[in-house]
Amino acid sequence: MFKSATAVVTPRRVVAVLLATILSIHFLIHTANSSDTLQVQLASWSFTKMPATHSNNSNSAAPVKSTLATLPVPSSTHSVAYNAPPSGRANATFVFLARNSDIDGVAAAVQSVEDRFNRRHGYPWVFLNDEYFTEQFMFRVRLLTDAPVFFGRIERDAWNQPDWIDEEKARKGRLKLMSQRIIYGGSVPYRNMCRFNSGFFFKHELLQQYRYYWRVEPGVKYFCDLSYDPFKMMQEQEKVYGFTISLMEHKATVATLWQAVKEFIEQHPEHIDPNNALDFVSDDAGANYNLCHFWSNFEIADMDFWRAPAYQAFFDFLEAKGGFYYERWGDAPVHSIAAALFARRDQIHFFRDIAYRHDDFEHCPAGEQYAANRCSCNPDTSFDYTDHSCLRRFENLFS
Ligand SMILES: Nc1nc2c(ncn2[C@@H]2O[C@H](COP(=O)(O)OP(=O)(O)OP(=O)(O)O)[C@@H](O)[C@H]2O)c(=O)[nH]1
Ligand SMILES: [Mg+2]
Repeated sequence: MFKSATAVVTPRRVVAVLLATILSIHFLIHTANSSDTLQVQLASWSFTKMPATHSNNSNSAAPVKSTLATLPVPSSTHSVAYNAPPSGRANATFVFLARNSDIDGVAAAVQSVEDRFNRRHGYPWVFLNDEYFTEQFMFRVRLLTDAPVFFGRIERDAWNQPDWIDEEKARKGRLKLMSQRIIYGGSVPYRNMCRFNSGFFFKHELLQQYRYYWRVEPGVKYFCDLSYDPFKMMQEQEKVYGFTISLMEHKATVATLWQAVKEFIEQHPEHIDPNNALDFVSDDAGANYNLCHFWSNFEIADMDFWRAPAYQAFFDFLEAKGGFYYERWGDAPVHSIAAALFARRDQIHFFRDIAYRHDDFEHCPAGEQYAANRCSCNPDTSFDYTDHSCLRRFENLFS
């Protein structure tokens, strides 16, 4: 056998085999090139031509060509709907409201979250905007994660100042806050954003399927590895609201908010939890608001809490007062007061181990948590126990 096999290796056959090999290599290279081209075409289709109703992308932007869009995209570009959470994950997502112009800060924030937590978990990202996201925005975001990414546009009614708002009164309110030099005092878009985050984001079609969310904002930074899944912790421990930083609101922005809260409590005592955290938001058993709130640029929370009858009734009541436009009610005090009144105090969670910075304020853990999680912040500059922090009030709820 062996002998006859060697006997057939003639020079002619060697040439034939060589030719066949060269042809195969050529074919393989050609196929690889075509699939690259196909990937770019598919990618640019998913950037620009996804119908508005598709669950992966309700951001039906008019196609705008950009240099970035002609580059091949990574395999993380998803063009299929993301349905049930795979086993091992909670039913949760990141939520990121942003303008196209925020892209640099958005990219930095996504990278930070991915590096410190999500690249090990793969939770999806939902981006929302009152305008269409540009191709460049979507391209840059998709480069940063292997998780599914969804881009959505916000309906006009959920964003714009309602017609029934008395614009003359609203204008006077804006001028008043401007004269007091209150940040964003004269801004209508900022008010739209606060109202949207208070009453509408959890109703957006892209968020319907999820229960828990983690809110992320442009430019925020995470300084420690997160060694566990906070969504699963929230679920297992029946938490509804989680925060990292708490502080005092500008009084002028919420001048009549507490009056409205008191009226609501009087009309709907059934919504107040007997084990509430009223003492976090009031130092005199409810007579006045002490201005404390959880800083909502970071939130890990349960959207079913916002969707439930208590919060729905509360938001409708506040909305009817018009304070989102006549004053400048923030989503942070609105969420915080609701969590403090309608949840059990032990359902509100301080994420001591999540090191986080937004603008000038940062929370940085000390001690064992710092060393164990490769933290890079400075515990000495943590906002926790400074004069304008409300953390001690929160801790006192449990002492
Ligand atoms: N799409 C859209 N997003 C907005 C608009 N205004 C604010 N946002 C987003 O809403 C979030 C909060 O807005 P910010 O401007 O960061 O408000 P802030 O955190 O109170 O103030 P900063 O200290 O400036 O960060 C961010 O994620 C913004 O990107 C807007 O007009 N359109
Ligand atoms: Mg911000």
